[in-house]
Amino acid sequence: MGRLADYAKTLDTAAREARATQQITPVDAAFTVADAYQVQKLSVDRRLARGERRIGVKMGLTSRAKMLQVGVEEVAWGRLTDAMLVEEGAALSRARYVHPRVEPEVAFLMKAPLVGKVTAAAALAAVEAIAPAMEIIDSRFENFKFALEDVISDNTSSSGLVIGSWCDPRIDFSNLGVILEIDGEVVQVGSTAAILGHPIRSLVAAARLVAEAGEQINAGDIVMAGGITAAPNLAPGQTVRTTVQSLGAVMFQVEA
Ligand code: OOG
Ligand code: MG
Repeated sequence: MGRLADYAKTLDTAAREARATQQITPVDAAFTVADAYQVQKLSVDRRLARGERRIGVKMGLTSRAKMLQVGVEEVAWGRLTDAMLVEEGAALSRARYVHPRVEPEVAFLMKAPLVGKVTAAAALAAVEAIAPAMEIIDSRFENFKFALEDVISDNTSSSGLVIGSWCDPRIDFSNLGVILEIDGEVVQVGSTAAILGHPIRSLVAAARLVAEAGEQINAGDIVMAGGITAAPNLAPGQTVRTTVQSLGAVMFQVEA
């Protein structure tokens, strides 16, 4: 097996066993962003080979709050599979993760493909619906610590997603208030404007970045726009809810 395939296997195994692994960049100075996206693809291919199905893509590090929290200042993307879907209102098991965190986000449902360089208007025209959402991120690296290349190879910490009710995307969603509550206590507040100034810009960036990898956003895909606030840690017993103004709320629970 080649070096990149080796990394892919290590990261895939770490995710399956909920066990942290070592960062790549401190020990492999030649590891590039292009290598990292190749590792990401190889590790997600292992999931697909086990029968998981591709359901879309996620954008990461699209807000200042997120960039500051993890110290990586570059937008990145990852691949989503059906095994990552957590039913709205359901309970997820803390034991299946290394050190999970939650992020309030918005999700797009696509009705048409998007490929390469597109305008915001073209991106919006390809959206079927928008929903309040949360992402569960779980870095497979020790202490949730990574450089850009590490986190890309780790499928941008992608671990779970919860989607609320799909809404008409013709409302103005550029600057909607967002509240993240844990056990009824407000722990983070923000606005959809935190996502690159307007969430549609995240979709525009997704179309371009995914095309750079020779792939595309398809009709029926889900696209996660990126975390709006810093991401708090999850612990057993919590009830977690995100409310997005005009779009509604989405929640899940954490059990042991
Ligand atoms: C990287 C993934 C970031 C987002 O929405 O910004 C991300 C991480 O923080 O582990 O998913
Ligand atoms: Mg995210």
